[in-house]
Amino acid sequence: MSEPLLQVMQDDAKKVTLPPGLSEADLKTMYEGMVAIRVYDERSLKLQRSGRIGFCVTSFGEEATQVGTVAALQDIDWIFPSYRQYGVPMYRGVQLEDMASHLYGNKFDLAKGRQMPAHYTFKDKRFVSISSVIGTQIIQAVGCAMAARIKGDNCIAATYFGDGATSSNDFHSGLNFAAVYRAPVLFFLVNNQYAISLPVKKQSGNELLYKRAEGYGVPGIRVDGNDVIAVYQATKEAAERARNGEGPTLLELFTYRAGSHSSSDDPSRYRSQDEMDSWKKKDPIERMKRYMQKLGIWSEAYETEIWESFRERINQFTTAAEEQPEPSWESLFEDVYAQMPASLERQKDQLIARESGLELSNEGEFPL
Ligand SMILES: Cc1ncc(C[n+]2csc(CCOP(=O)(O)OP(=O)(O)O)c2C)c(N)n1
Repeated sequence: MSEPLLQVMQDDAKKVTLPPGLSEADLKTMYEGMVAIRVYDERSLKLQRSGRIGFCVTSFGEEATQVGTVAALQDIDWIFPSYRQYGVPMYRGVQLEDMASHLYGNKFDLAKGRQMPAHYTFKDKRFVSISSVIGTQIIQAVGCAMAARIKGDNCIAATYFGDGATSSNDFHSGLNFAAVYRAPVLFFLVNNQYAISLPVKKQSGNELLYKRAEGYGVPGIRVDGNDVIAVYQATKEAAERARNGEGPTLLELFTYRAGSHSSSDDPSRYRSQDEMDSWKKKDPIERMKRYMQKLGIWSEAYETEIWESFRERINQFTTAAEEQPEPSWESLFEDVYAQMPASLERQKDQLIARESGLELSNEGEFPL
């Protein structure tokens, strides 16, 4: 089976030049964005393994799919992610204390402790709350893009989902609607080759998932998802088309989930060590480092400084988040009604009274 794959970084290239439209500083920013995700993942996994947080999701090996895409988007563009793209708001400059507070579900958690850890939401970064339900974000992104087109806004929408999500109804209806309405939306199909333990070949009759785009009349492209520059260039082009009213694109970012599905998974039960080792050679951070070395914009001192400073900052924020109290009981009642109904007011008063050790009559009230 011939497998087209857009690549910029050829590992055997002796000499490389700066890619068009990108400066040395841009490449460094992208490299640093990927390192930040890696360090965050290492830290959150350690916190989970030592029982300090209950759960985490990591994206080892998939850093380029996040950084290459977001670097080519504008800050006004809406992001509808799966649970594996928290690196996107990190790149947009989200506060690390907000991320750490969410991992602990403390009183500063923007999700107010109501989500599983690793289900971030960052309204000011146009990063829509992560949902674990596979595929739902796809049609939400299409709706958002259709609305932007109708209103004449300049923003586009981008949605990320895995190979497993291509079997969801929402994938099919999302692509169809987007094509018919020429919605300015980018579909980032992050093909990390597994849906938990299920490999792509058991998921689809055609492993070249980008080809599904053709059936909907949408341009489809298969990109090396471990090549941050190729991901950037493909995204830039597709985003420009979407912004110019030329409709959606499906970008299959071919990569490998180098870690476990989540902190509750053990991949050694369903894939070989040889397979996992073979992907280490394609690590997107190492590849970018080699590319930068060839360009002469990398040094040992730079590398040490970047990794150490991220480790220090991320440790500092997670340690601080651990010390914060839980969200208050009262916050349970917020955000559902603009005007709280009397029945709920009474339940709130009862709960507060009970938590403060006061006795209240239950007469005529709903039991708590
Ligand atoms: C509608 C729905 N069905 C099943 C699940 C259980 N589930 C959670 S993650 C997952 C695998 C998803 O794989 P993929 O879309 O490839 O994304 P990846 O985890 O590889 O990033 C499944 C089946 C779910 N969360 N939602």
